[in-house]
Amino acid sequence: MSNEPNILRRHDLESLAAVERAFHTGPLSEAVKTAPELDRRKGLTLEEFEREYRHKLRPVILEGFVEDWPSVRTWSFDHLAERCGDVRVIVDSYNTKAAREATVAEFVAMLKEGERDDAAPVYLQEWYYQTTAPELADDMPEMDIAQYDFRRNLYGETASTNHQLWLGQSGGVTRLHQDSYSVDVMHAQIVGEKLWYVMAPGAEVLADTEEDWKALCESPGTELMQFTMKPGDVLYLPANWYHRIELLSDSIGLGRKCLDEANLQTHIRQRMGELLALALNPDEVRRTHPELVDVVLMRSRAWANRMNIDLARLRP
Ligand SMILES: O=C(O)CCC(=O)C(=O)O
Repeated sequence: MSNEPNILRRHDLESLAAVERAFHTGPLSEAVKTAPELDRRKGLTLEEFEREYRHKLRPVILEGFVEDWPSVRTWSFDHLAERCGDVRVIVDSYNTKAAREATVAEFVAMLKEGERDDAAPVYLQEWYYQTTAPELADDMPEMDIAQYDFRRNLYGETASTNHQLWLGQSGGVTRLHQDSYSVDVMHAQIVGEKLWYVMAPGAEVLADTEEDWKALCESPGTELMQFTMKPGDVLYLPANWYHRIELLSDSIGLGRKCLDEANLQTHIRQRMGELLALALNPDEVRRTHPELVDVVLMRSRAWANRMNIDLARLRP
């Protein structure tokens, strides 16, 4: 049982299912239909982005901001299968029961097969491609608006660029969550379209009842908004904003996080807390968070790899 009073922040399977259910039935499912659209801005300069959005902690879509990226102009699923088909990945890694290893080529084949039958959509979530297919990075050049990412100073250039690719089939869903470690989300849409619902960090649901979901929708602190990301768009979502994503078509996106220096202390505390819990209390952590442990281990392995940390030694 979790001590976390806010259901939206819990990670146990029952709470995750309750939140997902609320998007399909009841007050929240009604509210999302009329939720206002997030600001879309075209031709925003770095200065305008900093002044009007980042320093005010306001989310925004930078329309067509990366439309010239080689990935946006040339990528398709077949292109990736051809280019890095042998690379091994974990498909459906967010679903403990469905998670399985495959090659990129096998994943693309599954995605195409799934389009023909009624199988659940496949989703390759959070693929840290730079450890296994670093050549892809050239097609997604760094963005000037992301230069404030303080992880570069903390972990070094290589580890701070542990961006993730999200490749999935139409109908796939990433359930409502906040990103760990107080990082801002910068998500670039490369292929296809995704529908996002976002809520401010103050969103809260204390009990899974009709009244509480209604209160969530009526509270000014919730700031429920929705928008569709199209190829070339970039989303800036400040730390701790909740987000839920639904794939409107087969889709490829790049998740690129940024640590604002203002969140440095919280970030370090969270990272240390997680690693200490895993190291010192592994059995209980596995029992209380069975769905999270593998994701956290995978993330930590990729991070250690990028930082050239020898996991067999305590000291360099
Ligand atoms: O695109 C998705 O399915 C999820 C993306 C996400 O959660 C992120 O970039 O933080």
